[in-house]
Amino acid sequence: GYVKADHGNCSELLWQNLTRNPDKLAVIGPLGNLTYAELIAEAARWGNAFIAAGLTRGERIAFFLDDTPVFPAAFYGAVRAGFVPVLLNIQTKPDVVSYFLKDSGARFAIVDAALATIFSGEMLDGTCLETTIVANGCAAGAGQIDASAFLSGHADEMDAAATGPDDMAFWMYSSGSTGRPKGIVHLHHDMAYVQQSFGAHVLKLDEDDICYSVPKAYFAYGFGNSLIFPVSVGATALWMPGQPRPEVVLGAIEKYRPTVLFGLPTLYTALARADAVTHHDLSSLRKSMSAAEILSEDIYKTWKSLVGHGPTEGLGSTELLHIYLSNALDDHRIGAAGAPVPGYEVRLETPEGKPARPGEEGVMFVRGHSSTPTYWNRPDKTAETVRGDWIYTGDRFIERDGYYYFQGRADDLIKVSGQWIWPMEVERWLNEHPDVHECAVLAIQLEDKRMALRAVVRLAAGVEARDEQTLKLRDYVKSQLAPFKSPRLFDYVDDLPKTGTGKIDRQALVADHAK
Ligand code: 3SK
Repeated sequence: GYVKADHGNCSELLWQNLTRNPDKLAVIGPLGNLTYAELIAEAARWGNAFIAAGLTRGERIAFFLDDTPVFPAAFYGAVRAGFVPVLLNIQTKPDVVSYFLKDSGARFAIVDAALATIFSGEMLDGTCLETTIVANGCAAGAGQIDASAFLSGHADEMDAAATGPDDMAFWMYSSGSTGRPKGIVHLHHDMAYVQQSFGAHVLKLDEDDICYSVPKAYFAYGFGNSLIFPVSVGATALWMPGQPRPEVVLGAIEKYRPTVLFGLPTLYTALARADAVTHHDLSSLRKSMSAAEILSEDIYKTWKSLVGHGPTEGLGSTELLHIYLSNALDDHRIGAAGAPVPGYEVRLETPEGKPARPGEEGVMFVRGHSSTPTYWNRPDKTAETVRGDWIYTGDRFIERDGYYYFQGRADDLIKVSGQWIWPMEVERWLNEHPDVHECAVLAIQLEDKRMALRAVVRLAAGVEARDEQTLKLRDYVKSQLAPFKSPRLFDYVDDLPKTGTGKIDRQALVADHAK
């Protein structure tokens, strides 16, 4: 059976490499390389510097960092010292960052120099922030200090604080598609558990692997890909800052020769359709992993023809820390999120509260020992999601032969002309059409209060946005699904907005297109 990992302090995942393979490269990338011995020394400096700065056990530290070697060093140093990194999405607007600072009560923040101007002026009103440590560049404002000055003179060795497996280790915020984002609390034993489950049973890295997670480390998926799995087996992680435009990602694969690529369907779509894809050497890749959304069959096959294997798809959540449903590297069911990863149990519940039968739809509950015990300071939201040792996901699934097929969110069913539709189903079909690069389908309310579907479409290169095109796509949906499921309205765009984690930004789309 699966038991909680007994890691009293999650920094042991990194520190075990000091005896195992100190000279192995832990971190590579455009901002420099670090061996495990160097990364551990740097992490110790961070931990010792935080202690010297007067933080108390369990205090939160806001991390506003892109993917550079500072991230793993400061993270592992902070948790080793018993402090609690709060990993923030660096695309967050200043007013929301201000909310994060107030909610977490952080007195200290670590911020990339390129983002440091946000940490000044009115945005700080009402927060407890005292010190902003500026990494990868120079401090510019009041209350800011260069990381080099902050770390100067601190020892490069340290013992772990006497934390226990159930102590709070780090937080991430939910992306908050509705309402205020919630601080998702994780404990010291969670990282090792994720390695024992998805890491050991699905990903199966060895120390020769080089991992490249395009999703950033402040996102739970990227966090596991860069901070948990490679570190747990003494492998190497590529830390790439900046916007992951297709040319950049393809260039990085050619230059750094990763063996494992982690992305979202939006990334595989962009790479598979980039003109430059055939001009780059992708031969280092042995595994490609995808999560968060379902990949279209077309992109799965195109990626397979390019690199020799399709992306292995899984689904996870920040509440569970990483992936709990996954396909296997050698057994992939197209369209399925996967089967339960060893270490996690799932169940589907019908709207009547009964267990769903095979083939019957139900809302998914998951349990495993990496789940959050609580949202910070939100007993109302915690009660909705944390149901005993089960997590309510709000995702609807059908199970067939042990594999789970995503059907949409529990709350996204709409009635059009008296008939129920899941916009996601229509979206999935449209995404398979060769004229569509990518799309999102929104439920909109018409002036007369009736509901309708609007497709927001980026057409494939060379396809023109004409009325004939709309008719063609409408007919296609009618023939594949049902006439009432065909979107009434089509908007054509040059690009679909993305969240910092690379998912289609539905909030932004609703703001621009749902009127
Ligand atoms: O969205 C997902 O599928 C996911 C996967 C791993 C970790 C976190 C998340 C949200």
